[in-house]
Amino acid sequence: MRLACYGLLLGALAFSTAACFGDELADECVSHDSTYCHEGVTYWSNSCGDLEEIAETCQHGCSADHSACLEAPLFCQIVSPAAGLVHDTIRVDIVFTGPITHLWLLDQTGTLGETSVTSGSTTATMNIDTTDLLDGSITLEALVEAEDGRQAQSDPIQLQVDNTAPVASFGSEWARLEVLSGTATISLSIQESNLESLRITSAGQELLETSEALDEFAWDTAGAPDGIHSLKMELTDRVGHSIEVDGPTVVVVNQGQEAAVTYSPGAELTIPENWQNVEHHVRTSTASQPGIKRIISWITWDAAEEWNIEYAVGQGLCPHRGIRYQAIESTSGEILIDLARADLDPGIVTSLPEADQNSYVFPHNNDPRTFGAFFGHVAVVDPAEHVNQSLPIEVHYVFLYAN
Ligand SMILES: [Ca+2]
Repeated sequence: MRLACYGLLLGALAFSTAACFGDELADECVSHDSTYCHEGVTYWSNSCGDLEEIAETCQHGCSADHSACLEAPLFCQIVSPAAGLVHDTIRVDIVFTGPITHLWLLDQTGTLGETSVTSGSTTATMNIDTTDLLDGSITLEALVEAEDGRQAQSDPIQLQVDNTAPVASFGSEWARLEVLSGTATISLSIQESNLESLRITSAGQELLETSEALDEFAWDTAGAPDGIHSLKMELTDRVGHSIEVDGPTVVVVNQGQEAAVTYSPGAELTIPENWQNVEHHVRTSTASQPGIKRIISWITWDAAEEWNIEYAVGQGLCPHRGIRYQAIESTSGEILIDLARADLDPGIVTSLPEADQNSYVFPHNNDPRTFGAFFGHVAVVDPAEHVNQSLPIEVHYVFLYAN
């Protein structure tokens, strides 16, 4: 059906008025020469500018130049994950509308993934392995493209990638078997931007729990039992990575003291040429105190020298002129004896004065030959292998008192 001169009625048209009245030219007009869109309807137009029948009813209105219907608008949005922490492989769900043919997932550095979109679909899912990315902030965006080349981008989503377990260490302030009392402080080094918890423990007992990446641990040792403590640090981040870090082994002494040690003949072992005929052991002596319930004593030497050492502790002058409580042999460079009076071997208890046999503290008197002193006796197990050699040693004695 012909719609002659409809253009005049539309007002804004560029049709020639001559054509409207020049019926004699009408037969020369070529039908379906172009289209014209008005108020959501696109009409065919012949080459003379006369509107013809409806070509298309527009779903999204007319294009700005009125030549055709407007294409469906493009839209896309990332619906998951939400902004926040992510790790390992994440599932990204995207919704979109419009005649989409291709979809990209982008971060600030480039393309993380892409996929073709089948006609009619309105959702897509992409799995992204975030371990391929650096830890830290990423800006996630979806980009869609229609068949006609138009593109649309989603709102950005801010994610924090964390695929790294915490890294932590104790400072070096405390030597092994450092004797601590009162409040003692050690530095901490913690690298973790999403810390959930920091725990410091000793033998399972919690000494500290916080969510702060502290740079030092001030330990009120009075709250811990006297004795040997091996510290451990446990860290967990907010995505569940956790680590354990072994810390220093220290000796807490609040109800006791580290006692002075004297060496005889000196603080080193020496094996002379005639070692089979002369004394070559080292005797150490520590004055006793009343009320000692536990002794902690240790000897250290350079393990690289490969000496096999026997260390014995007891009361009196030495194992032969006193009572030997315990002895340990080692080549490790350290022998540690931690002995409570309550744990003395029953066979040894019977050799104590009768009045001391039921006590929970070590015997004490003023005679260094009996119970006025503790000894630490250092013997070389393999003297023939160290003839004409010397080995420096260091002996420590700690007394813990009964309350
Ligand atoms: Ca982490």
